[in-house]
Amino acid sequence: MTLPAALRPLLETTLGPGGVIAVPAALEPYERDETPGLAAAPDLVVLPRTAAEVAAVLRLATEHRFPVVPRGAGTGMSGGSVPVRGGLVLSFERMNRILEIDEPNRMAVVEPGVITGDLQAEVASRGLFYPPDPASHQFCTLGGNIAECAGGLRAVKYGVTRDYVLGLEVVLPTGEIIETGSRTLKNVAGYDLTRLIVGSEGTLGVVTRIILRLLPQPESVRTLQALFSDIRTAARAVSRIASGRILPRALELIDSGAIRAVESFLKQDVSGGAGAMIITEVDGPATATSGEIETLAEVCREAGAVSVKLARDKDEQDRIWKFRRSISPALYTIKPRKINEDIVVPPARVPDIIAEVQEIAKRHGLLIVCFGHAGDGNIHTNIMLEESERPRAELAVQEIFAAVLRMQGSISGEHGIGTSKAAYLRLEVGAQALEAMKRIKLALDPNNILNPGKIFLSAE
Ligand code: 2HG
Ligand code: ZN
Repeated sequence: MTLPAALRPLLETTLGPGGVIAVPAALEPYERDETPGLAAAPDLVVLPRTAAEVAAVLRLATEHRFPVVPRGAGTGMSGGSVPVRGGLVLSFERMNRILEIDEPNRMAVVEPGVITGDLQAEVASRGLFYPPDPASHQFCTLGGNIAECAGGLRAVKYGVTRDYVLGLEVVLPTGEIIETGSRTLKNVAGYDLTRLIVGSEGTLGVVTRIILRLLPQPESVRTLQALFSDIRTAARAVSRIASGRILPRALELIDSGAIRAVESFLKQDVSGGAGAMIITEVDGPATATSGEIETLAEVCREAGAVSVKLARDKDEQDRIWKFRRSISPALYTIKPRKINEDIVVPPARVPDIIAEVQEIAKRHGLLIVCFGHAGDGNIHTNIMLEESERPRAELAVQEIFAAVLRMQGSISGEHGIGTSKAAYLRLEVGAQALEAMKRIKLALDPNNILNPGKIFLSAE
């Protein structure tokens, strides 16, 4: 879409110096997120500093009916921040302050552009802990985490972003500024608008301030890396750990395709040719964690691990997690147009879904790499396709989703629906729930200006 020419000076006055990007070359980084093969140019990018500026932009959008697409760091994987219908991208790089860390109440108040890892580090320096830990924590923003309800590596014990959001300041698509929730752990005053906004993929409101719950920093953390000859044995070990009496804070499963990709990406052989890897981690009082990690090591050995290594210090832990966090970038380097999904099944069904995905891959002659947060049932299936294989790959995606739904899982555990899974949402939620979702969208965004073309198919 092309914006009316008179808008640019209006926006420049509203947003002040440096608040509007209009030069085509400078707009280029805002065309895409991490979703392979998806790009669309915005007409302009605006960089607000306050909720009042966001409200002014949305009032202009309402008056002139142009799309507004909120954006964090663009690390999303379902197209959430891609301006598929043009219009304005609302980027939060100038709203990146940690406003307050309330130590006695264990809460933080932040702007949406704060990098997740920066908040984690800041609260850790005060003995506090922000548990949600997306693999991209060094780049992604808290606003983006809220839009997608990001999950990550510690969800198995600590839950996901929504479990830490106590309250929000939100600008509605029609320009009103509202506050949801409060600075309390309990709050049942009216509908839970906080939870409605979290995970709504920037389609219902623009988050401008966030109140987050913090925990005390655990006294000790112990990490283990176990190697297996094949993925099925490793998946069975995951099940044993997941159903056991020790609740790890992370339990990751990595198949041979992912291991090889990272080994060549980081130029190091860490596995000696192993067919699968588990990384698991416990936290808590030191007196408890040392026994717990030994028990988990024993469970891995009994389940058939060919080698089990306990990290001896922080450096070794960091190396193990660096390996894990490199999987996604490593796979992208090999196949930039890969199809990655974030299916999730009840944890005890992990061995079944892995076996099912392997059969689907075999039937269609495709390479499907599997890795991810197996402890909470969330597996990233990455179809490493050549362009000519795309029709087959799309059939494979349909079959994987059908298997997930048969197992009472979900087609998206943490990346969201965006544009990439919009065609499948009805399959999971059903026609009536989809209608209810659309009525909510219409009630809050009657002119469909906020992130249009996401979650719902245009034709629906
Ligand atoms: C991860 O867990 C991310 O590393 C990315 O969610 C997953 O690229 C992927 O499939
Ligand atoms: Zn993930």
